[in-house]
Amino acid sequence: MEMTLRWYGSGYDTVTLEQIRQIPGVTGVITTLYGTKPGEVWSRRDIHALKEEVEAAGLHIAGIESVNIHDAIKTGAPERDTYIDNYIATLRHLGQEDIHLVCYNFMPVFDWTRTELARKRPDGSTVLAYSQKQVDALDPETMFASVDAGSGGFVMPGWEPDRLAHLKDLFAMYRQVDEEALFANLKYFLERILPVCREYDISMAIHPDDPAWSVFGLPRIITCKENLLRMMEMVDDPHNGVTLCTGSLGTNPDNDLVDIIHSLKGRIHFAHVRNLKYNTRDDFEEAAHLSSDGSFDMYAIMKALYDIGFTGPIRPDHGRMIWGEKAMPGYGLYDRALGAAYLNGLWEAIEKQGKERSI
Ligand SMILES: [Mn+2]
Repeated sequence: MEMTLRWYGSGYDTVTLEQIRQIPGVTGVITTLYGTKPGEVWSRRDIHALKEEVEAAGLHIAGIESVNIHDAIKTGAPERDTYIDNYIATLRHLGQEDIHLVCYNFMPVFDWTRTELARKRPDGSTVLAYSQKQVDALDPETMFASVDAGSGGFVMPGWEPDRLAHLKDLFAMYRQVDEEALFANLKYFLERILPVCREYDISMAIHPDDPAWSVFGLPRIITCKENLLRMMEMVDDPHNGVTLCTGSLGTNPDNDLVDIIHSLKGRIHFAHVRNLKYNTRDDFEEAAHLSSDGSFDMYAIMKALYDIGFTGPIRPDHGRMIWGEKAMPGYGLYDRALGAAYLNGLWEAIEKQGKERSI
């Protein structure tokens, strides 16, 4: 595996490449052209400039998160083919720049959903949190307004104000789309892009829905082992793979993360590894990466990735806000750096034990 950190680009991120370079064991970044909108073609020149900037700092681009999918593709609207053509052009440009991993999601309207961006924990840190009761009491507009107000002036990924200004239209677009239609639209998209993925050896890594159930009545499909396997089997090519995000799949305690990792062997191209703390079945908050701070066994998760022979990038995921840092909620430097160091420590121990056993 390779340890990486997500980086939004120098115009958007409070964390610098120089800082990332100083986290022990972090050799790559997962990045994006944050100023682009879903459906746009990424120019080869812009991708090249991003790559040069990252490489000048002594790092490399380990993958893209995300190339977002236009809603016309997710809803199967008549103009979807134009947007898929654009997506293919972007993939071609990424391949020409020697980038071989693309994370994306197929969530309707909203990306990840949280009801609080700064819930205080007993140690005084603040974290993203989710309460189903609060969601049930909100309408989507109020939800968006509260995320926007709590973001501290940062544009949160998947919560772009200009797109979500048309929330009613977006909901109307999805009125006819149920889970089966969403699966069919995903299959159509994957079948069209796979030839170019094969040509440039680009691994597509779908990100699970977060939380892993329907929100505001919108369909969600990338939520559990059964649906992940269905997604992989419906377009059965190793380039059609998964981002194993423990924090997203793990929102549902019925998802056995270790078992899911084993059943996706060979198709996990990228991993987001973080911890969560359940308070009740309907309420969870994010936690430090350390097992004892949350509800997951992080050793067992890293061990499962090691056991399936995982070789792709891992990144720590959302961090707590600590030590007075001001940054995009979930994406400060300090706690993610602690997370990277901890996950690297687990990996080193697992790897050395594995070698001892095989002698
Ligand atoms: Mn994730």
